[in-house]
Amino acid sequence: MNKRLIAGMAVATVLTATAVYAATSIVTMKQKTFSTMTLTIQKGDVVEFRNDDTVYHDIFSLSDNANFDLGSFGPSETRKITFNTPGKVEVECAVHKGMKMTIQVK
Ligand SMILES: [Cu+2]
Repeated sequence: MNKRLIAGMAVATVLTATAVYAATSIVTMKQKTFSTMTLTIQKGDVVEFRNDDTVYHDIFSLSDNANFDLGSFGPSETRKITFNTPGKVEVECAVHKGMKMTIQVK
């Protein structure tokens, strides 16, 4: 077995391990409220935002470590996002001013 092949196998093992440990947390939106005010996840984890409401939501964050806008999505629709940078993420809805939550990425 040559050295290049061994190195390639090592990389594949690391990628597989990362995939195994990445978790998905589900946050639902109902009556213009997030199902939780705070959520703590690990770096590399996925958060799935699920719209259980009768109205559209547009989830976004202006935080430095997770600047995103999931766009407008309607009832029964979901949007997923992976958080790769540790820190505090302030999540808001562009449609409903009172809708806020915080995600702590460890
Ligand atoms: Cu909303």
